Amino acid sequence: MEDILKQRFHEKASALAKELKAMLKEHGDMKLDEVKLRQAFGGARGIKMMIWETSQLDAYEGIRFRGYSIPQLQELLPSDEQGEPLPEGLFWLMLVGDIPTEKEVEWLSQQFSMRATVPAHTFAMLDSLPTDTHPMTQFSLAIASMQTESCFARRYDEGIDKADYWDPTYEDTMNLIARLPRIAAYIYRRTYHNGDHISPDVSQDWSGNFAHMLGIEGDDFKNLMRLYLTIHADHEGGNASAHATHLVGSTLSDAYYSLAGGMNALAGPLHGLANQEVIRWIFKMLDALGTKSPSKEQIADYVNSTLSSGQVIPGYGHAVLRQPDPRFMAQKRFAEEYIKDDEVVKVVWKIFDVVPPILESLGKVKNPWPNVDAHSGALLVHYGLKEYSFYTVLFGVSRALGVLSALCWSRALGFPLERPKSVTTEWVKSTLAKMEQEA
Ligand code: HAX
Repeated sequence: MEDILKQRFHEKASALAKELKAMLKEHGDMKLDEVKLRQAFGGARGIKMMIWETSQLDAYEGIRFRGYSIPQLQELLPSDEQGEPLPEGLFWLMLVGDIPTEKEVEWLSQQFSMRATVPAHTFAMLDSLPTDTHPMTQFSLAIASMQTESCFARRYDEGIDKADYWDPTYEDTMNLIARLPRIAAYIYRRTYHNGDHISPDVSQDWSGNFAHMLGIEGDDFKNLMRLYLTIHADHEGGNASAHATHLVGSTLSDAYYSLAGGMNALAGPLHGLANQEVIRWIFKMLDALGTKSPSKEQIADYVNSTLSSGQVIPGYGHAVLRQPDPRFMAQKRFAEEYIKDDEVVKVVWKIFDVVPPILESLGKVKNPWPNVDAHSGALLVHYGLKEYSFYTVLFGVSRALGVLSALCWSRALGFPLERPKSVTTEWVKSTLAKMEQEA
């Protein structure tokens, strides 16, 4: 079958590569930013220092994928009968910059079905791990174990022309994305359902089949998966999972190594693991308060006790956003439509009323609003996905769409090895002393 997406990507990428060459020749000295000492010691916040084609984040508007906001995507991307966008459509958009037609998305779903065979040794490797291994550890190892199948590594060994790096990167990307739902579902079933696995149903779309293999039936859960796997896909290039994938890929490590690196970053509690931490914190709170429907005053007391024990409130705050996360709002809209009477959902909404003023009153939190992770657990618990240690794997399946389409662009545009300069505190001190002397 002709690969229409690969062809389209190659045309777009060749045109941009040409344009960039001319742009850099003429404007290569243009300054994007100046780095302040505070930023060098402060996790490089806000420094403009990388190029990421697939999405861009605005502190107040939230994420835009190729210029489209989440509500616009819900409107424009091919969707299921209930109107939830298909993540295949978002992947297409991120890769080539155009909203796909329904037929193109159908073609992509079929491609993912055709490429979905996971090597037997990956399942054997997973089966060799203790079942209480954290699902994110299993996920990262499973991705790395499939590196044996890397088209890029094979072609590099054979002596590929660097102008063609994009081609096997695209193939690895497509194969990896196709296989991730199978791997994630396998991890879920072996960890929580005694290894009682469910065979794929290739007649379904990528998310529908994933929901089916998890063993959670029902159209509403499939709709939720389509929404979930769309909104978690990308958040520009500087977030830890995207940046880690980009950094590893810049060494010409293939898509398998790169994505495994990105997933190891996603597994941290300040990043993707926050979705597990949110629901765990909520359940702990309900246990401690001895009620399933706490009052706002009770929630406020519990929030204060979490803060005074030196812990963060999971699901709140963001390194870039300065408004409620549109991904939180999209999940809230879903809950309002489908499950507005759910007890845990109501608790999430009360927390949304209570937490921001408390965080604001601390005087140091730059964004007191909820992020993407504040809502997802309540939705998943409602549909029976109660094992919260698994939640970050769901996030990872979605995040692969963004970081791998960006990896294709990095190879197509010939981006080099990433290698910023570091300095020591001693260097900073002596430079400051010199500046004072000269002043
Ligand atoms: N609860 C309590 N304190 C918080 C806070 C929160 N939710 N968010 C920020 N702060 C504190 C910081 O810990 C920091 O305190 P110190 O100066 O004492 O170290 C201070 O406020 C300033 O931090 P900031 O500039 O507002 O935030 P950062 O850019 O440094 O960090 C984080 C952004 C997301 C890591 C932070 O808000 C946080 O820890 N949130 C809770 C964990 C979380 O929800 N993470 C998921 C984020 C979204 C994501 O990536 N999902 O995958």
